[in-house]
Amino acid sequence: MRSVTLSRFLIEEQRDKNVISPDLRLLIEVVSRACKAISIAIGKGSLAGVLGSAGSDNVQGEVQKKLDVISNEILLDANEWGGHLAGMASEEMELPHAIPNRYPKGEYLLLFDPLDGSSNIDVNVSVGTIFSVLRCPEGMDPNEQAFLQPGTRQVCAGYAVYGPTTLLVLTLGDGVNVFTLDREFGRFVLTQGDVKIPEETREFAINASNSRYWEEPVKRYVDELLAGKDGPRGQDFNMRWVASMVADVHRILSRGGIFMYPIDSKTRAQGGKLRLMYEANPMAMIVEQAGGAATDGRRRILDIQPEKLHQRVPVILGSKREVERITSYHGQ
Ligand code: AHM
Ligand code: MG
Repeated sequence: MRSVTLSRFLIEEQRDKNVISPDLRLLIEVVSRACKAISIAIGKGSLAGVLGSAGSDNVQGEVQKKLDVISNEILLDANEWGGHLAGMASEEMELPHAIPNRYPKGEYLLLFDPLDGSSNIDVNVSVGTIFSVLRCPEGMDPNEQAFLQPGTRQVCAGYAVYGPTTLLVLTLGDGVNVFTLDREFGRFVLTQGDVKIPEETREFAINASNSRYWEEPVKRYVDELLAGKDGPRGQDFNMRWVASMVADVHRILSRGGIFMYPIDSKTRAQGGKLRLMYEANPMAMIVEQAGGAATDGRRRILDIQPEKLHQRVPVILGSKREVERITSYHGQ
């Protein structure tokens, strides 16, 4: 069987299906090359001295790992000169990054979490890159305001997961495709087309150490799962928590399940734990495109009108029926 590389897939989406513009194709190619470079940096680990803290905090007040900073630099350098972008924004930067004047500008806005789950990096557990693409509103400078568009406006979203293999998961708004990095040839190859999240699930993901802070609907939902065969659900459920959103979401994409980082009394003041623009929105688009659902417990994530670039939100996503169930508990 002939393998379909990411390049071929994108050319066909552009030429034959008219799903993407040449600039969006270039953008995805460039992001995928940056993910390859990040994957190589992560793979070297201690040999290249890239593990450990960078000795700085990011805008969210979190300790930056060296690889957070390196991954951010790789994405910025790769994307600023191609002419496809109006601007970029990152979890690691307080303000949007303007394209330097010496380069041409394009119509797209790129947002990313360069290295999600980076607290796992020093213990050799999967981490990833999450990205989201919007159009810069016509006539607007790519300032913070230009980025504040609901997730329904995303033209593309994806993540790379750096695990035993490096995968790139991509949606252009017409389904979800998974590409595996062929390390020998240095290219991504389509390995799963039109992925769908199984509707039935017996697996859930939540950081249970926060249970004493949860709201009543979350407690009720998790208690029912934990009651197993003898409880109202009449079956046993298994729990998994990698603490890397990319890895947890990828497991759900592969075999179903529900992922929850709900609002609780610990994170209420800041609105939740995960970031709307470059974590929740791209993951919500991917999950919906794979037949799942994503809410903040009350609203569809993709409908939320963002107010701030680094806004945080509660996140509940995965197999549709489970997400609907816990969302309905919030309404009761
Ligand atoms: P990060 O972007 O700073 O890595 O934080 C996001 C991560 C998610 O990947 C993961 O789901 C969550 O934080 C884990 O949180 P906790 O440490 O509370 O389990
Ligand atoms: Mg993150």
